[in-house]
Amino acid sequence: MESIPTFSIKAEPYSFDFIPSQCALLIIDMQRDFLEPGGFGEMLGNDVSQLRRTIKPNQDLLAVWREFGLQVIHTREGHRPDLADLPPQKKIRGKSEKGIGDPGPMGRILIRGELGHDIIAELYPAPDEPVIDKPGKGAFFATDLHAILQNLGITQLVVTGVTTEVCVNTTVREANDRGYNCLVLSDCVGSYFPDFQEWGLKMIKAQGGIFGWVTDSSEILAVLKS
Ligand code: TIU
Repeated sequence: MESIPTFSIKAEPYSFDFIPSQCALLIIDMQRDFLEPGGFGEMLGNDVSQLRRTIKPNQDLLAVWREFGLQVIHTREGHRPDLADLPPQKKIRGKSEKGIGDPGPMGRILIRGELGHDIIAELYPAPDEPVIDKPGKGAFFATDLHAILQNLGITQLVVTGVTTEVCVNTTVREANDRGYNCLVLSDCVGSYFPDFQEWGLKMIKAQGGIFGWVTDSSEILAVLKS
């Protein structure tokens, strides 16, 4: 029987057994609404420039991932134009002047089909890369992500995107409970808050990797290029 090619990647809390044929790159919510002024992130009172350092390392990783023909999956947080999938609590949370569905400089805030809801040009999905539209913070809630991963034979995820402590952490926890091994790349995930970035990653890798592993893109790129 032929063995499946597996590569050891330096990570915390210990090395990650990377199986390229069973691994998807899951890029979370790299949308204008989170990364550019005038969107949902800014509406919540955040400095969106904090997240932009993640764009270049994600671009570099995505280019190599595509070059090797490995699986890529993108997610977008957002709601139906009729707001039927928007919990009333989420609409009013934060008590900000503008809310989800209200008009902004990039169209209606966090609404599917609007400019702000779409993925930034630098990381725009290729036609054969599934895009998961999710109404919540976790990518498994009310989506077909689990079915898609099972159909593709995926058992592990390299997770990148924004934000570290919200949609990345929620998705990694959901994935862990569904049996996926997750490797989170510290330079490719970002938070509006530097201390949440640090602790968001610590929470994943603590207790022997309670939710998964953490490394940075240079470690996985070194293996892919070798
Ligand atoms: N607010 C915040 O940090 N994040 C979100 O609302 N969504 C995602 O993390 N994508």
